[in-house]
Amino acid sequence: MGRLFDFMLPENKSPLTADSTDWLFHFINEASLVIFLGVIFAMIYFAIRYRRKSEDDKTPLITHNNTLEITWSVIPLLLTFVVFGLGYSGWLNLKTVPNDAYEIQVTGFKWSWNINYENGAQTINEIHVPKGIPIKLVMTSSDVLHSFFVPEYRVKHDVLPNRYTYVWFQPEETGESQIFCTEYCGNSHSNMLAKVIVHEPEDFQTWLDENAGGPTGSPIEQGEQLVTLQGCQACHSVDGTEIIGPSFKGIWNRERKLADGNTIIVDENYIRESILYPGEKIAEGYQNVMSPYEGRINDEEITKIIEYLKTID
Ligand code: HEC
Ligand SMILES: [Cu+2]
Repeated sequence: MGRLFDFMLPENKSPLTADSTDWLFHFINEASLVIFLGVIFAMIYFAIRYRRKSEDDKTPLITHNNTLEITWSVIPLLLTFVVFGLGYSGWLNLKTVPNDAYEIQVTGFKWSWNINYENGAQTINEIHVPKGIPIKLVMTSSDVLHSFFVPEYRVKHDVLPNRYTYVWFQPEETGESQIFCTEYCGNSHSNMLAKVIVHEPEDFQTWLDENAGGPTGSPIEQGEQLVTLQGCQACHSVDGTEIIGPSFKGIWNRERKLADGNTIIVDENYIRESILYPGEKIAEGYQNVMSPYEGRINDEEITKIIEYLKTID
């Protein structure tokens, strides 16, 4: 059934996590409205009823009224207890992941979400899940603070470096839901968008099997997939457009002016160093905002990326 303040909420696509939040949201708004109208109408009524009627109309001296004062203190106090109680139980529900939840690993970094599945499948900015079962996301960050937010599931949690946090939800219908980063994390924070894509359970299994084990194909093709999966494209275009970092178009063998005044030629070692320790040589005219990929990417993967970068001209 529709409620008065429904228009303020996005659709509820995960009742098990969203219902308690929504209920409380409606309760607070509706109770506030009732109190607001009560106060306004009482005020208008009294202003008319007790207005000064003649020149020598004297206000009687009223010191207090115990019944009235206790009533207007106790009712709001009870209301705050209700709000606390429901808020607390809703929070416990969000913190208590069902035992049979399906686990997916999520890593936030400037400015994408990298998703890892149990069988080695990987995606960027897309979380594929089956409908109808609880999903647990185990989240961490490889650089700064981010925050994972899916309004339609009413789940939101900080994502921190050097620590794991989690959220759970259970979408009941297939389709897509928007993910936002809600912790300001630098230039492209507002582009740190992603989607949850909900499949029928069988379709999810098929998708998972098809993507098992991560990138496939020739080294160049794998390099291309890695550049996507590692989120390089948040900052590097492949068509010459300048985003945050230099475009990969024509990168191979190009002359690179560095911020320290030196000039070098882009070769394997420079690319490798730029990926692992980007702060060592800063390209002139750019800011040192690329996070080191040390520990996040192995030599074999770097080699494939280099093979791919050679082909973009
Ligand atoms: C947060 C944005 C960001 C991400 C993500 C990012 N980079 Fe960068 N990258 C930069 C910036 C800015 C520079 C230029 C400043 C510098 O040299 O550190 C740069 C420089 C480079 C350079 C040197 C380019 C040149 O022309 O001198 C290479 C190579 C490179 N990045 C590769 C990568 C690869 C591969 C990835 C993904 C694994 C990646 N970057 C992810 C921002 C990013
Ligand atoms: Cu972020």
